[in-house]
Amino acid sequence: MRIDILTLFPQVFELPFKIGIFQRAIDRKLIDVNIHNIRDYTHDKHHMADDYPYGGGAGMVLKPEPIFRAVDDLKKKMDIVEEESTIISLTPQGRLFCQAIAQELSFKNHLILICGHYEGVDERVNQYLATDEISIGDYVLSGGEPAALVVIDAVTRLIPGVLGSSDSLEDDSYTNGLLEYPQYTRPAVFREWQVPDILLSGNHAHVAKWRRQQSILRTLKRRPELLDKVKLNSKEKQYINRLLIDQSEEKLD
Ligand code: 6GU
Repeated sequence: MRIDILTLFPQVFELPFKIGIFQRAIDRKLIDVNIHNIRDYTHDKHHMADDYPYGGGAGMVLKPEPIFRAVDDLKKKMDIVEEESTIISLTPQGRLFCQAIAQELSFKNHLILICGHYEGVDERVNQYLATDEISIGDYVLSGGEPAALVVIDAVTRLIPGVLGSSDSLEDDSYTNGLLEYPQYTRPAVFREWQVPDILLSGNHAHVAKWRRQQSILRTLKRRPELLDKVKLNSKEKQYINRLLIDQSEEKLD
């Protein structure tokens, strides 16, 4: 997958792509990340990438020309068909990013991410250039850069060959619609806190059942709204009903 990032702060991306999963994915040529400074596509003497908002108000707005120019330039250089590129504008007004969108994006050949700043980008960028607008949550960031890293991280780890073992994807929180079960490693006793016996038992079927139950229990306690969308078998539904009864009797800690 080719990834192009358009930003006013290219330095933000210097370190992250040299580390961990990003580094691995780049070394294995599974992703090819290119950072572009929007300011390099300004044509005026002062390299102005932003300007005052029409209608007045606080803050500055990113100008459309440099961003359109950067994308045109990319397309020219790569001679790729337009439909093959997904152009994402990172904005708090976008659709809320989630695992399903990460999965959808992981199948694309080419992502272009536009990092907004200040009071945002000129709406014509969102309307006529971007094919998608994404927000990573209901809070305001000062720029789209951290959001771009979040999106690229979530997408990259879904590309086959990036992670060590594909098992680690199946159990991920959200992949099966549930939160992940608790994990432990050595030592079996730490400051008198014991790892649950069942995990030391070596009985894989019991471990699998315990983990599934823990996932359901956690999801019920922490993110009950997620349970509505999860496919559960009848035993699991019974288990939930039991938990709900316990909860109503306030036994759930
Ligand atoms: Cl994508 N950008 C900014 N500036 N703030 C955000 C966001 C994006 N997603 C949530 N908050």
